[in-house]
Amino acid sequence: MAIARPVRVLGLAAIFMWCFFIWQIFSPSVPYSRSDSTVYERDPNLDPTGEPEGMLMRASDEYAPGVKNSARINATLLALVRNEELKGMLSAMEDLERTWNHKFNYPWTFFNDVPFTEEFKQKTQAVTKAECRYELIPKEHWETPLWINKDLYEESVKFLAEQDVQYADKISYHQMCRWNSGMFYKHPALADMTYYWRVEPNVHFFCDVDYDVFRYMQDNNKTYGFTINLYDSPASIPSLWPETLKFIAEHPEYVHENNAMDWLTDKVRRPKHNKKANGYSTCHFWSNFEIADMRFWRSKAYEEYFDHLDRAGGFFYERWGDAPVHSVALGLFEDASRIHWFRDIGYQHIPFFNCPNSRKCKGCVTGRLTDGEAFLHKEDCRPNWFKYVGMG
Ligand SMILES: Nc1nc2c(ncn2[C@@H]2O[C@H](COP(=O)(O)OP(=O)(O)O)[C@@H](O)[C@H]2O)c(=O)[nH]1
Ligand SMILES: *[C@@H]1O[C@H](CO)[C@@H](O)[C@H](O)[C@H]1NC(C)=O
Ligand SMILES: *[C@@H]1O[C@H](CO)[C@@H](O)[C@H](O)[C@H]1NC(C)=O
Ligand SMILES: [Mg+2]
Repeated sequence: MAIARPVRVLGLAAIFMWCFFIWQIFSPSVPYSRSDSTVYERDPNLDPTGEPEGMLMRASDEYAPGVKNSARINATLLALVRNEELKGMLSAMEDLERTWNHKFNYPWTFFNDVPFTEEFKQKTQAVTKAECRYELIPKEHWETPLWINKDLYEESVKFLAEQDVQYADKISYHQMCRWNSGMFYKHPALADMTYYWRVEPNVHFFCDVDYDVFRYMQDNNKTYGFTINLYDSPASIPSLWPETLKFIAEHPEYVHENNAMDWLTDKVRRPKHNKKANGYSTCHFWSNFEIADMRFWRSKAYEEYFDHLDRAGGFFYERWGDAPVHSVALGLFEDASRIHWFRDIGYQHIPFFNCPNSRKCKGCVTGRLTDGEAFLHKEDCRPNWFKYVGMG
């Protein structure tokens, strides 16, 4: 039986489409081509990772919960979290307690813009022997500042949303980013604290860490520790770098001689991002993980920088994140040798990992950056940090 030619063509086309569809679904996900990178040779997470060099403080009776004159320094685990995120918070706490804090018993400090429920308090305290503190954020630290114009904010949000800026239309997200940028360390509950380790609900920790990381920071003169380095959405920060340049033109004295300017302004690896962000590479420390010394945020340089940014309005008219704000400040005002890659701390916040090659790690795949879509590989900018600053 003869089949009319157009029908044959249509049939073949349908078969072809079907095969393509199946292939799209089941084809192995190939990691994103890194051919655009001249510096990325090998993921250093594939190399065996041990503890950092230098003197390390080990667990001992002096770290028991509640002991007098304990070996602990003034430091806390810190979480901004909502009551509704209790389950995710417990999961993150259990991971960090199991891998690290049950040996050192540093206190947990929880922050919220509304009071914590009794259930939240009881259940979180039940997963740690360490002291837990529950703190309310004062209104003047959380609320949108008076100089933010409501109509302009509404207009700006529409524009950001059109450009697919995530959470642009969520005012609480803007408030959260501002609080994490320039407010948290001003809370009276942290007045005696020097170091903090930021923890978000639902993150994971994979590796046993057998030394006091806060003492490591202090003894090795470190200001800031990170695990993951990513590019940001340029549409969320178009005027962050221009505002920053204005600030450093007024205050050249704050720029450290051993800064990480080359890392901040790289345009080799991802030129379009640099262009859209008006001169900033958008590479930042992924701040849902940070172990840091609050004296940096409390310094005159950072305080004035934050005030400048806050007045400029970009936390609301754009969607500046605390990650780029912290990173730009560190890259300019801090000695780059005081910023440390905690390569030995296995960590995940969806969708990215830091998973070292070490027998101390369980539950993550060595060297795997993401378990999400292949294109996410191009968001990784660690190679630039290693290239311009190093692996210290
Ligand atoms: N109390 C409180 N915490 C918030 C609020 N918004 C965000 N957070 C917390 O801020 C952190 C970052 O928020 P998240 O939704 O994880 O943002 P993402 O990681 O950028 O997707 C998490 O620890 C949240 O629990 C808020 O309105 N109130
Ligand atoms: C550490 O905290 C205690 C109170 O817990 C305080 O008396 C002391 O001054 C603090 N030390 C520093 C260096 O901030
Ligand atoms: C710590 O670093 C600062 C700034 O780089 C430097 O001035 C100071 O001497 C260092 N202190 C120690 C103990 O190494
Ligand atoms: Mg999060």
